[in-house]
Amino acid sequence: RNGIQRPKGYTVSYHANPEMEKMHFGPKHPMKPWRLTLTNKIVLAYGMHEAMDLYIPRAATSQELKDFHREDYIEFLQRVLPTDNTWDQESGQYLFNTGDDCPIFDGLYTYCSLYAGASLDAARKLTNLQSDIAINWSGGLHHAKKTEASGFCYINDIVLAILQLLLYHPRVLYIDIDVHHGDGVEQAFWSTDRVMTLSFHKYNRAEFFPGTGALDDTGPLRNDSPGAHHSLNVPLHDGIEDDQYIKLFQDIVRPCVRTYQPTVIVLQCGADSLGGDRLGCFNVNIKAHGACVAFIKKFGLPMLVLGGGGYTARNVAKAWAYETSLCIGAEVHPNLPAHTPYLEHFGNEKTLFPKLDSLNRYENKNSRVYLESVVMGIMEQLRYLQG
Ligand code: V1S
Ligand code: CA
Ligand code: ZN
Repeated sequence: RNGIQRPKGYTVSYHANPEMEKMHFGPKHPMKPWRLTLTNKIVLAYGMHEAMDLYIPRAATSQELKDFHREDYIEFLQRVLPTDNTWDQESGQYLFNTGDDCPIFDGLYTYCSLYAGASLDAARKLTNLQSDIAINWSGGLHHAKKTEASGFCYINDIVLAILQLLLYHPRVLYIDIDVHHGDGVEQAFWSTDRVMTLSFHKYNRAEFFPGTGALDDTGPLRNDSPGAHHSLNVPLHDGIEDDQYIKLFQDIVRPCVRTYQPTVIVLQCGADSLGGDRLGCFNVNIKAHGACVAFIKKFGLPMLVLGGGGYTARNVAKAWAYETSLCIGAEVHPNLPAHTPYLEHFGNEKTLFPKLDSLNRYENKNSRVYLESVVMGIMEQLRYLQG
C-alpha cells in the first residue's frame, strides 16, 4: 500500500455507502450489488483511499427523487413490498414496469435512495468545487424513466446528478460506455442543448436490450428544436477488440469535446462492455476500458465517474478499481495485493488484467469500414452544431 499518494493539483472524491452492498435482486438475477464490496476491497487493499476524500453519502430524500421522477412512481417504490401482487389487470402489465428485470426485493427503496444519494453527493462535490473528479461506482443506472423502472434500473441517478450539475454548468457532456444504450438519460435530455448524450453500445433493434440507439437516433427531428443533434449514438456489433474500441472512442469523443465545449463530463463506466461479461458481447479488456477513463481525464474538466452494468463480478471489481487508480493518477502493481479480502474469489487470476480467454471471445463483426462509417455519421451530426 506504499506509494499511493494524493494527486497533485486536483482532488478526487469517492462516494460509497456500504449498506448498498447487502442488497439482493434474487438468486437468478444477474445484477449483484456484492460486486461493489469486491471493488471497494481492492481499492482499499491498494491503499487508494489515502489519495481520495471518502464519503458515506446519505440516502436521497423522496423530494430529491421527484426532481426527475413522477410522484406516484416514487410513492409506489416507497410502499411496495415483495409480497404485493403488482400485476395490473387493467393494463395486463406489472405496475411501473416492475417484474423479472426489475423485481421488488426487500430493501428496494433503501437501495434506490442510496445509489441516487451517492450520485447527488458526488455531483454536489463537483459543483461546490470540493472535488475535480467524483466517483460513485454504485450509480450509473441509465435505463430508469420518469415513470417506470427498466433494465435493472429504478431511479435514474444520472439524470438527477446532471440536473444538479446544470444548476452551475452551461453544458454537460454525458458519455456512456456500458454495452447497453443509455436510453433513459438520452430521453430525459432529448429536447435540450444543455446536455449532449453519447452512448457506445451493442445495437440490434430486435434482439439486444433495450433495442434503441441507432446511428440516426440523434435528437428531435426538427432542426429548430434545441435538442436536435445533441443525442449521439455509436451502434456496435459483437466482438469489438481493444484497439478498435480505443481508436473509435478517441476519434468520436475528441471532436465532440472540441465542438460542444462542455464544462463538465459525466462518464458512465458500465463494465458489461468488458470481454467475458455474463450479458455483454464485446472483447474489450480492462486496460482498454480504462483507456477511455484516462482519455476523458486528460481534458482536465470536472468529471463525474459512475458505474452501471457489469455481470462478471470479479472483472467488474478489477476494472473499477483500476479506473479509480487512473482517476488518482496512481500506478498500481498488476498483481492484486496479497492481503486483498476475498482473494480466493479470483481463482487463478490474481492479476488486475486477466487475459480474455479464447472460449469467452466473440467473433468480431465490426469491420474497419463499418467503424469508419460510424465515425463519419457522428461527424455529420457534429457539423450541424458548428455555428
Ligand atoms: N441481456 C439480458 C437480460 N438478462 C435478464 C435477466 C436474466 C435473469 C433474470 F433473473 C432477470 C433478468 N434481463 C435482461 C435484459 C435487461 C438488461 C439490462 C441491462 C442493464 C444495464 O447493464 O444496462 C444497466 C445496469 N432484459 C431483456 O432482454 C428483456 C426481456 C426482454 C428478456 C429477459 N426477461 C427476464 C425480461 C424480458
Ligand atoms: Ca452505452
Ligand atoms: Zn449494461
